[in-house]
Amino acid sequence: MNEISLKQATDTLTRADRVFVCTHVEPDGDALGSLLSLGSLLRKMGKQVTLACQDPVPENLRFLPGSGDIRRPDGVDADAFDLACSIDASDLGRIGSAARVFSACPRRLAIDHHASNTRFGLENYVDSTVASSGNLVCRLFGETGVRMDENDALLLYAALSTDTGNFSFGQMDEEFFLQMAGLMHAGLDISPAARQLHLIKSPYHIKLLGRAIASLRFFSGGRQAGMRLTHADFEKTGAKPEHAEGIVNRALNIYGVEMCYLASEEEDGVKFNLRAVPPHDVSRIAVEFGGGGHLLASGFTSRKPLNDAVRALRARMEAELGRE
Ligand SMILES: [Mn+2]
Repeated sequence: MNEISLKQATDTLTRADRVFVCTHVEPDGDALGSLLSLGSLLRKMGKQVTLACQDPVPENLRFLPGSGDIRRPDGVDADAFDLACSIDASDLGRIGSAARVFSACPRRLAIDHHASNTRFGLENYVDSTVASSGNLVCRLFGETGVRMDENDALLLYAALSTDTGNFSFGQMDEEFFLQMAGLMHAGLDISPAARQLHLIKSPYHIKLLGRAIASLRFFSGGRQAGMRLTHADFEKTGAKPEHAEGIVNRALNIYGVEMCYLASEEEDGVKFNLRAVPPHDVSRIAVEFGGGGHLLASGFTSRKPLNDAVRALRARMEAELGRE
């Protein structure tokens, strides 16, 4: 439960010899960029480092340098480390099967930026005023004085740009852009990296997107928008549920829309993704339907048939926005 400063976190890392570093399940660009750059920093400090994540690196992030070194926690000897370090995870459950190794280490450091962080380390370097965990790794590079190379810059760019939606939201301040300038100084080639991370989509995603857009309907006088993807949409495109990631945002980013949903028929029911713009709160609606999430981005799964499930949610959103 011990809250520590940047300087203390640096001391803890400096004192360690063999370090286990892990991140959250279903890793994204911040999780992997932070994990890999922290691993690189520790290796440059002369440490023996093992990097672990319960889930595999998604295909679109396999270009990140070093991503092939990340292992599953399963076979890892929990007694082999004097320090375990978790990065970008808000609680112990979020690191999944890495918790076994993490919890067995005599020293346990959690580095994170989530406001909901439970301080599950013995030491916790948590700052929820930064946009990404990558910003905290940038600070650690600064504090240790270790020189950042091109690969580190690419990894940290992945972290900073992912958690801000490619510099569109989140807590971007002067320090954030000074750190970005530091990445450019270290040799970041930003255009190909941006294309790789933010512009290129899989053909499956684009085919699903076409079907979702074809299903787009407006309600509440254009303030509510909804899209759906059926079993047939997945079958005919050959796409998997993971290829639908980000599609719901297309309905939100339309003039006049304040609240939207994407309903997808999946194996265990109809999965709903909800989005809103302030001052609305879709987490409250998601909780009412048995799910949860954040104020502006949440979700739930319904066991009802698609049409019934959609009708129930639409009525709830209309109660919020009006029925015009
Ligand atoms: Mn993050």
